[in-house]
Amino acid sequence: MPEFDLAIRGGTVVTASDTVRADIGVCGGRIVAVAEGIADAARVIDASGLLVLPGGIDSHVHIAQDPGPGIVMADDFASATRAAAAGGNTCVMPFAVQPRGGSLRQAVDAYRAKAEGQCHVDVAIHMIISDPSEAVLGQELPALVADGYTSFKVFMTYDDLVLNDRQLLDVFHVARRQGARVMVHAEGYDAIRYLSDRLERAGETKPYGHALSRPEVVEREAAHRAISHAELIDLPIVIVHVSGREATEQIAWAQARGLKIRAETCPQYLTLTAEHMKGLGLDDPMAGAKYVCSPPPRDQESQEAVWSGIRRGIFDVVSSDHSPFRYDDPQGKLNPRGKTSFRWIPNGIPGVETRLPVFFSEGVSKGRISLNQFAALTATNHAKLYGLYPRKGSIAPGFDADLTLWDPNRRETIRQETLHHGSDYTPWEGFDVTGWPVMTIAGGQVIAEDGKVLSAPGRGRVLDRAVDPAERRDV
Ligand code: DUC
Ligand code: ZN
Ligand code: ZN
Repeated sequence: MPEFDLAIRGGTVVTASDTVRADIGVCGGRIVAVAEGIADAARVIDASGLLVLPGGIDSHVHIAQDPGPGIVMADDFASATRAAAAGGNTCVMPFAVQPRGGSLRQAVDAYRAKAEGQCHVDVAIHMIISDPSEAVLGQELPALVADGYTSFKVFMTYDDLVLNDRQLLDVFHVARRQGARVMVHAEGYDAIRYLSDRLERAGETKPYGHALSRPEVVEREAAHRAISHAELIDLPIVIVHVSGREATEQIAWAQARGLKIRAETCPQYLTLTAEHMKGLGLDDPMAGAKYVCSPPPRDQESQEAVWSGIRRGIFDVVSSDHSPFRYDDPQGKLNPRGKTSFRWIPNGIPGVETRLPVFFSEGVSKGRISLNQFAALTATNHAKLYGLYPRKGSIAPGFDADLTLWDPNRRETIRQETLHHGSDYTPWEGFDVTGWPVMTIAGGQVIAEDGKVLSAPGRGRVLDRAVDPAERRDV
């Protein structure tokens, strides 16, 4: 009997802290050895010339959510996790959404049932709290956190999700007591509505109006408010999908004051701009809708400010905020109301499959960040923030054998026709990258190789997590 199920030989192993030439031995889906000269294995993968990184963890994806009447999300669990695997990911974290007036527990149970048996990669479920009733705050939320759903997102905008300040404070309070991790969508609801009304009255209804209705000040104000609420309760929140200079400055300011504010950004804020929503150079006047997401991408100055924040350690994670809709579809971006005003264009872009190559190319290949920073920002810190560490997020004995092999020199052009997601477009069509995830290994199994997904749906598990007891505090 060979000693290992799998050996990955001759690669350069990269973690958040080290870069070493080493072989990896895998048994029973876990890493059992990182050493030189591992040979005795049932299967040997030759990784010479390649980098071996922790499998990507995308801690912010929207899959199979119900966006409301007449709109359908483009990915179910099977297609989103298939795309994730092809793009070098081994774990994704989507959201179970509590409907207003409905039970959080029922929403989580139903969402989990949808995921079970469908996933190519492991999944850990966050919650979205839209209605923090007494029952939710007093019973459902504490019980769900104890059951392994240890993180949730709250929104400061959107008609069907927005929480007012008192509600934010109430959920922050429960999170502090339970040790749960809170993600905050920071954009101010009333300011967006005021601006949207004015734009519509002025006839500015095209997709670019979306960017005009959500300027940076709207995000900056909400980020500052969320930070202030978190300070009141001494809660370490994550401000998600930070889009530009102004919100980055608020977070840097809070961190410099010693507040435990964590931050996430996404490739769209590093590579796209609001100009894309004008659809310039595209023959279809609605094509800007392909880029409508919230917060909107900004300008080059803001991109540089976010890169600088990444280099200075202000950001912990780079996620995709994958939120896929089809473009040429009456149930997608071009729904009948969406054609009348930017206000009705479903928010979100597909990105789970392109996050890693775009960020590797723009970050590592262009010399903006190190390989170790890349590993931290795309895997290790996600696992640490959301209770998956030390099971996931690094390469060492005891960790799940979730690994991505990268060819750092391979050049590719991103094309919709080669992607696996359910959308009919990618915002990065024609984008040239250097560096490519050539093989994804999850639990010691090769699940994707050279753009082909080899696993069956159901291979990935739905994971439960536990809170760090040190994060629980009576307030
Ligand atoms: N904005 C969100 O808040 N979520 C999904 C996508 C988006 O654009
Ligand atoms: Zn959001
Ligand atoms: Zn989101």
